[in-house]
Amino acid sequence: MKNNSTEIQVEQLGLSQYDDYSCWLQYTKITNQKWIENNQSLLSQIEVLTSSLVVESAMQEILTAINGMVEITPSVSTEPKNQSAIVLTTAADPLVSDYVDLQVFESINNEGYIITSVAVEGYRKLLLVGKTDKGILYAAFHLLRLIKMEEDIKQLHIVESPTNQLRMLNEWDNMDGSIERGYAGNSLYFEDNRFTENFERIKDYARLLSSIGINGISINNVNVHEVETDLITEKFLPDVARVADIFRAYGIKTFLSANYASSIQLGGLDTADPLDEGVQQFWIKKVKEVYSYIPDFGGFVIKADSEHRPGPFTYNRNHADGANMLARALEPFGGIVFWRCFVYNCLQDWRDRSTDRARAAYDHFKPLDGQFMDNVVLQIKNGPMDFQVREPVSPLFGAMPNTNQVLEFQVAQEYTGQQRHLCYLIPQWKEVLDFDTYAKGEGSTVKRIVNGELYSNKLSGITAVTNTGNDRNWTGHTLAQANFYGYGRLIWNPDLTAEEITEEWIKITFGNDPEVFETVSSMLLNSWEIYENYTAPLGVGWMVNIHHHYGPSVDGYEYSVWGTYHFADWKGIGVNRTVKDGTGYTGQYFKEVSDMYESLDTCPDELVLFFHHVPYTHKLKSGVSVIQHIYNTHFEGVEQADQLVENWKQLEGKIDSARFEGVLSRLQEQADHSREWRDQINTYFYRKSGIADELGREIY
Ligand code: GCV
Repeated sequence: MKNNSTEIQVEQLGLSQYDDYSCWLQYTKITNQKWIENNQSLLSQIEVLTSSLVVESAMQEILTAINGMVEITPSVSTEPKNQSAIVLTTAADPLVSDYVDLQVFESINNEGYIITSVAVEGYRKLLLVGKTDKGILYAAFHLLRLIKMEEDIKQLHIVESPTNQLRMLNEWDNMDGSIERGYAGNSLYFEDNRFTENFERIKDYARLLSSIGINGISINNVNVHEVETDLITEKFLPDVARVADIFRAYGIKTFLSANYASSIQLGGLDTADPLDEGVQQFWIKKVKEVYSYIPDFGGFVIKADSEHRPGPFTYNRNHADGANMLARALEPFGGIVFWRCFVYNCLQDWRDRSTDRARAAYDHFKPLDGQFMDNVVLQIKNGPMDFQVREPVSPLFGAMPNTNQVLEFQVAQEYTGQQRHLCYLIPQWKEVLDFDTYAKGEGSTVKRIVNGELYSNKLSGITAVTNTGNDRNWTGHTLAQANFYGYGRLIWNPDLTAEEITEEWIKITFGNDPEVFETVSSMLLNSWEIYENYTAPLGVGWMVNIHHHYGPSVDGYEYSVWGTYHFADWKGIGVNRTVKDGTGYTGQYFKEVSDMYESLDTCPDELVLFFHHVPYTHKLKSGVSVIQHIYNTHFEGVEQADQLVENWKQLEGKIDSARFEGVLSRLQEQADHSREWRDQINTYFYRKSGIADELGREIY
């Protein structure tokens, strides 16, 4: 607990200015006097040579930040002046041709920017040049990051262009205020089946989103229930428009999840058959109405024929029929349809070992390649199951060369500790993005497919389920803010390393203390492995309590309808997904990958139980048997979770007390809970297999 000297230290370091609410936009006073002296004149003047709503947001952000970090209020002019300044400008300005390499400028895309230090008539100018106004906003946030890290901003020459065109987030918010799989409070938008009036908070959310380059958001749950179906009616469209106004000022387009069967609930029709003329006309009129409220509306996210949601299957139509019907209505307005591929039989008989949920997305969608309109994007979860701690990459990536695809991640930690446990997912997402599908030979990585490069897709990018809510710190666990931040930074540039992203986040969130950096960095970067160690082993997944998905229950899903089984018996465990004598799932990958997973000799250890059913005595490549691996990792995982608590405790006095205590209590809960995982998993497998731990540790 805190003692007096710790409190004095917290004061001296200015730590009490930090506020969990601000996440990584902590504009606290810079205590490095030398840095301030060096940069004060540059930061005293802002020249805003172009105007728009988005540029206004950029300028306001710079003003607030400089005010907080340097404690001066810069003066703002709309014309160049004879003094040092930060200059906000776009291509149209003569300064650009005079001081920026035009070839370089041409090479960046519409949301890209250049930050460059130049001398203009003896004065130092720091140009933030956007291809468009959005580029200026992103440049502003980049600069503020550098200032917060106390970098040298006098000699900057930065060229940035986002790799992915669509950089989305999906909220799973319901209008009653709850959030499906939300672990950080309630909705920012909705309460009691109406919109909240908390527009300031939504604006702060927009600031956070644009600071990491997010340019699209769908604000309601993909499970669209009765009340939410009305979001596309005059009852709620004025409210949606108000939210869209806020996001627009930060370069973010607003989307809605829509009920596929709206023609029935709203249109008074008795069908949602996509080939029915009446249904098509309903959507044409409906979309026109939506655009009359929100002229730059992004489009719809659709979950159809999935987990009891309606869809085209009811009418013996396929998903291209369904998606195109909506796409046709949206096309004249430039709107797009995100059509989710999370389509599988959720009423499976657990006795039936031939049906394999992992196969479902590929089986449904691959035959439809080339049949979707240009403004449809298939939205594919990173793995074939459902955001488990370890899954292979979905075989759909690269399998549909003539169809737009976006990748869907889950920032919300549904299966990875629900933001009560620390599980930093950037290393997992990096593995997904760097995975080589061999779709067009070696080097056909997922990141090159979803950025549209490999098949020259019209639309491409990445989306994710958010981990935010109205908890004061947005994400429940303060360290879960790193997943939120890292997601944006990674999809802006998938070539950034996990280490680079982590360093940035720590420094701008907690300040520049090297001990804080070293400690938090190693905690974050090891946390995915730690979580995996004490939970479901070797890629088998699940083993969680049914429905809410928190905490261990080895057989929680074993005799259920959900298609998520581990098939453990007294001899062995795992799912045989081979072509040879299993479900044939491995055959959905391109040859090189398929061969790798098909053979036990080449299947990587961490996924062995995803692809193969093996005896407990099977020797892994690591040299230990499957059963011994289970015991070892579960004992080790708990020790590592304990160590996380100890590591964090070392930072007392170096982090403001509110965040220090908040994180500490979650880490303690994690450490306790990891024991429950360890003991249930180890005991279960000891009782099933009858094989003792070689090291004789306690198993119940
Ligand atoms: C929004 C999983 C989750 C559901 C979620 C679904 C989906 O099944 O548990 O809560 O529903 O995925 O992605 O549609």
